[in-house]
Formats: sequence, C-alpha cells, structure tokens
Amino acid sequence: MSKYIKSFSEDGIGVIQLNRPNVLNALNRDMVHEIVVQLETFDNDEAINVIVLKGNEKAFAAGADIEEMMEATPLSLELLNPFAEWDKISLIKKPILAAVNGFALGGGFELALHCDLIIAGEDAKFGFPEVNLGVLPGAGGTQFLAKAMGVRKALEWIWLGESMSAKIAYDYGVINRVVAKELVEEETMRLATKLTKQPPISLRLIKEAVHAATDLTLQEGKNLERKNFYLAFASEDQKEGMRAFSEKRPASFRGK
Ligand code: DAK
Repeated sequence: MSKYIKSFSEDGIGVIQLNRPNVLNALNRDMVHEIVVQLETFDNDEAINVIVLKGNEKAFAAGADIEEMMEATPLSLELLNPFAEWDKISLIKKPILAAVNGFALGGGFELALHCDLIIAGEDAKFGFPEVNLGVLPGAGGTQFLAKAMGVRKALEWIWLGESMSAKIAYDYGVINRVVAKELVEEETMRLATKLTKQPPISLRLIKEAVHAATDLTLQEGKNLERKNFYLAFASEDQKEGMRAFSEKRPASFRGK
C-alpha cells in the first residue's frame, strides 16, 4: 500500500499521481521509492503501454523534501546511495509522460526531466532553486537541462535559481506542449491514448535509440538504431504493420 502516491490504470495507460499535497508533493526518499516501484510494476505489466506521471493543480513537485535533506551528511548519502533509485527511472522501457501543473522545482523538475514527454499548464513553473539552498541539482538536473537547452542557457538558469514559465520552457524545447491549466490532464491522456495505438515494441526501441543520441557519437548512435531496426523485424507487429499497409486497412498492433 503506497503512502505518498496513488496509482490506477485505464485502457493501457498506467497513471501515477504524486500525493503529498500539504507539502506541494515534496519528494522524500520513501516517495521516490514508491514512484520507482510503481513505474517498474507498470513497465512489467503487459496490459500497460504508456505511463503518465502527474501531480495536482498546485504542484507537480516542489523539489526534494528539504526537511529530510537537512539531515543528510556526505557519509549518509554515500551509504544510502539515494541516487541509485533515480537511475532506475532511466531504465523504464515504456513511454513516460509527465503532466505538470504548478511547481516543478528542483527534484520535481528532475523527475519531469526523467520522463520522455512533458505536457504543462500555462501556470507551470520550472526551475532549479538548489543554488539558493547552498547546493546544486543532484538528480541529473545539470545534465538534463544542458542537453535540452544548451550549456550557456542552462548555466544561467541554474546559477540564478530562477523559475522559467511553461512558455519559456517550451520555447527552449525543454517541454513538449503548453495548454490551459485545466486541460493538462486531458491533453496528456489524449497523447497517451494515441501512443497506446502505436506498436509497443517500436516505441521502446525508438525510446532507447533517441535517448542514446544525446550520449553517443553519430556513428555509435546509428549502429544502435540499426540493431534496433533489425530487432523490430523479429516482431509480429512489423509483419502486421506492413501487411495492413498493403491490404489498405488500419494495423492492429499487439506488442508481440
Ligand atoms: N520540501 C519540504 N517542504 C516543502 C517544500 C520542499 N521542497 N516545498 C514546499 N514545502 C512545504 C512548505 O514548507 C509548506 O509547508 P507548511 O509551512 O505549510 O507546513 C508547504 O509546502 C506549502 O509551501 P509554501 O507555503 O511555501 O507555498 P507557497 O505557495 O508560498 O510557495 C514555493 C511555493 C514552491 C515557492 C515554496 O514552497 C518553495 O520555495 N519551496 C521550496 C522549493 C525548493 O527550494 N525546492 C528545491 C529543493 S532542493 C536527491 C535528489 C534530488 C534532490 C536532492 C537530493 N537525492 C537522491 C539525495 C533535489 C534537491 C531539491 O529539489
């Protein structure tokens, strides 16, 4: 039984809602653990094709739990190794969509950046205020933001610790869509539903190849893409997709 999240599934979409509203969904260690366990559960569930992570109207998450973080020492961090939990999010194979309203700060922004697509309301605020606490982003923020918007812009935002509006985040290519705040969930579910109709094996092979593009050389990336391309030909969905095209009918994919 989860204490800090709620989860449910419908029509191939697994939904995780962050649920610590009285502290703007501040992420403590147990909450991150619950999120990761639920992501892995959905990833291993054949009935789920796409995962949605959402907060509430006021906050996606306003960062790591500062009260908990105050107790940390270099040795407690070394022994607990809390970042290993975050690394597991990058191992999820299925598409993860973040639906963001309100604050997505610090660890909350990092959680959104661990997702594949980000849909935000006009009122959303993204930022890394860690510098104001005398630290710096620790769950990948410097890397994700530099890769998304370039080194100079990332430095400016992270050094100043200021929040960017959804519009600015969109203009820099950090997020995918901005909609009216009351439409965030609807738009996210609409996009997720579209993805549930796509061939699941293609989606996961595409996810692996596209994310690798930010780390690999062009040739290494092309080699990985090629391997995944070959692998797709082992699927029934590849046969179905091409057969449906030649029979002039819509394809029906089964993830096999
Ligand atoms: N931690 C703990 N409590 C928080 C919180 C947070 N990050 N953010 C908000 N709260 C609590 C507030 O203390 C307040 O609690 P009560 O006073 O009602 O008991 C309640 O949520 C409502 O917040 P406010 O009253 O402040 O609400 P406002 O609308 O006035 O202001 C705000 C909203 C988001 C501007 C403000 O709450 C704020 O500045 N919050 C802190 C934002 C922040 O600095 N976040 C970054 C934290 S550093 C790691 C992984 C990741 C990280 C670190 C380590 N490991 C794996 C080890 C990441 C670090 C960070 O995220």
